[in-house]
Amino acid sequence: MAFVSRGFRGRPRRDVDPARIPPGQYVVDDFPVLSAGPTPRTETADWSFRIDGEVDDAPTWTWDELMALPQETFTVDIHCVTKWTKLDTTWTGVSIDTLLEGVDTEAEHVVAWCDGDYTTNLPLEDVTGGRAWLVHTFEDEPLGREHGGPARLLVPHLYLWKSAKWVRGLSLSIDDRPGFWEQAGYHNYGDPWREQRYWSD
Ligand SMILES: Nc1nc2c(c(=O)[nH]1)N[C@H]1C(S)=C(S)[C@@H](COP(=O)(O)O)O[C@H]1N2
Ligand SMILES: [Mo]
Repeated sequence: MAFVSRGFRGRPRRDVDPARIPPGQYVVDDFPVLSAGPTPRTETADWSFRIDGEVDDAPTWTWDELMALPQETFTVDIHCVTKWTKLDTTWTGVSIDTLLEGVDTEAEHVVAWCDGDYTTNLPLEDVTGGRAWLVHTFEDEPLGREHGGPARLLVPHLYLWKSAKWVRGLSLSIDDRPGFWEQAGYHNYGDPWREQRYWSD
């Protein structure tokens, strides 16, 4: 009888291409929840999304307006700084490129802000080029509140703390403004392939 040790944390899995796993990470089948505070509840009727800061006219979208934009469904691997990696996660949402269409800015940085106090900073470049989305659906189901529903940022090429849950806006700025975990000692950029976990990495 073939025995496949799925779901055992830290166990090497022979069905996974090691080239997909960043240094120091192990593969999980479950989806851990990591939240720095209580889980906010925002009904979609009260939800809006805003791009503000270094922009002339800050665009906003209601939930219905977000849903009317072109939607993308895509499958990516996600990597948490606490060392778990989850392969082949499928999401649906709107590319940040779509939200930035028509936004004229001198900014080079963004801070994602959320319901609750959480913030995280990224280079503007890293939320463009088809590399970041505002997602509302996970594996064909509405995104659970514990994972950031109704909508979260998803930036899979960086450690998952950059993927702000319950995100409500992006603030564009000329200067870089470290967010919640970045001020607490996490790496400012957070590339899992270069194992940029902490400021000293
Ligand atoms: N608003 C908000 N977003 C957040 C967090 C948080 O505490 N608040 N935690 C971050 C961290 S540290 C991680 S690892 C991921 C965890 O996402 P998950 O709970 O869906 O696994 O969300 C990130 N986004
Ligand atoms: Mo995290």
